[in-house]
Amino acid sequence: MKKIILTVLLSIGTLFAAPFNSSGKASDITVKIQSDKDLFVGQNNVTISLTKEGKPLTPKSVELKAFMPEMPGMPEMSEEGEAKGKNGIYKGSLNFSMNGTWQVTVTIIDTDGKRKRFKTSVSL
Ligand SMILES: [Cu+2]
Repeated sequence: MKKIILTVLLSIGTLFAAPFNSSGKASDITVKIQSDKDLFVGQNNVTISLTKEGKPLTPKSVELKAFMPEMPGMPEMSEEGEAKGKNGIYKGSLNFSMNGTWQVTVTIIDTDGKRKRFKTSVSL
């Protein structure tokens, strides 16, 4: 019986919290970013997929940034890291140190050295 109640509670929980999933363009690159689990305050693992003209892209590097602007009584918060991978699939993490709305930027250094950015945001 306890097990059934727990299962019901867990499935209700997943109705409200959903993994982060966003996609769009960084110049001519199609970017998809999703979290492995529901977002929480702390270090969240994310997977980024990159394609150009429908094919997996292997750029020079992929950088991730989480940013929260300055708020009353609180300085801005920012954290950057590199995502690692190959053949269009890159894994990294985003550290959200508090609840609220965070701006997420994926910066791709393309094979020609150009910096291409995809910006999105998350609320938690
Ligand atoms: Cu803040």
